[in-house]
Amino acid sequence: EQAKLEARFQQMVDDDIKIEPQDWMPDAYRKTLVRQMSQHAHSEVIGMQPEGNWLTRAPSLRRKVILLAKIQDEGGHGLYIYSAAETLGTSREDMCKALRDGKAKYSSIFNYPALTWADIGTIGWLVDGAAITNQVALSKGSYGPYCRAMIRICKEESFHQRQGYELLLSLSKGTAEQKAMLQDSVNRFWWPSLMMFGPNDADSPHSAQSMKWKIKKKSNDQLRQEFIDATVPQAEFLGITLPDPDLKWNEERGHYDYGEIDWEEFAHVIKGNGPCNKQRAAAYIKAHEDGTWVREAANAYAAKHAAQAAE
Ligand code: FAQ
Repeated sequence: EQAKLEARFQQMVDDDIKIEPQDWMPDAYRKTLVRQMSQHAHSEVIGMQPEGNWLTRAPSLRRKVILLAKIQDEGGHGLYIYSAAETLGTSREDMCKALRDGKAKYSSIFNYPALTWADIGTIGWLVDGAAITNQVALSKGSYGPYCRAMIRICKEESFHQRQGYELLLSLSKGTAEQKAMLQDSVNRFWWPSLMMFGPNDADSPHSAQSMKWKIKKKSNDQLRQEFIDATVPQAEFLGITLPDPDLKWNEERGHYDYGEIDWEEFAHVIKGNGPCNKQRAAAYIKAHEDGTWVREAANAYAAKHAAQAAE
């Protein structure tokens, strides 16, 4: 019976029929989705912190409004993805508790600081750029609620990527100091952005199964290459260099070759020892604690109305 269910499930996946919450699915499929989707939602929420750091220092009203909108979008993306994950039977409360308890992961990239105003542009250009490359592939995956969330999110991420690139374009036409700030920012964010795609395929324990289930439609290395190929010409247009001496066009492959990623640094950051891991966790926990009275008040209000309705 179990084998029959599994075969039917895999057939649906192979035929590109979306799996919906009420459909039968293998436990491991459900577990993998909850793992990936909760990590993804946590990344969106923790990802608000580096940019939030610059809200009070945006150089103009226009820049401030754009940045505020972008950060609010990210909070919204977290909420869509938590909701999509809840259709798999795990509560948002449990997922967030796992993050507070340090048991859940979020993307390595958000453990790097936003040190200068140029970093706000670079995060939009490179970090959102990398996120979209991945999310466009995810939107074509097998689990309906996740894919639908990805379609909406990608539309907003495109705005995020463009606002970042436009900000950097202004700096690229600015003073020598502004140009130097731009170059320094890209030097710091280039390699961590490439790490967002995860380990090389050969070292990615989840990839083979996730590709078979079409939770992932493209591999970590495929997506990383796609991102690099799209980004190098954009760097040239900005008049900056990318900090990789091995980065060059390979005519035969029809792709850019690139240097080896520092996987030790990646492991270090994932284990909790990146430049900002502790700061990010502390800010997240503090926000939860500061919100206690709001949750208590909302619960008291809901209980009062439930009691009135029952009278
Ligand atoms: N950071 O076997 P794989 C955004 C972990 S976009 C931390 O390859 P998988 C928008 C991985 O979890 C960023 N951990 O795993 C935004 C696994 O650990 P586990 C978020 C990483 O799942 C922009 C282990 O390594 N996007 O937030 C990372 O098949 C600007 C083995 O790896 C998503 O989360 C990493 N970079 O592939 C917001 C997209 N890479 O769970 C604000 C959804 C790998 O066994 C501002 N996720 N690990 O303990 C995915 O597509 C996949 O989960 C991958 C990893 C591709 C990240």
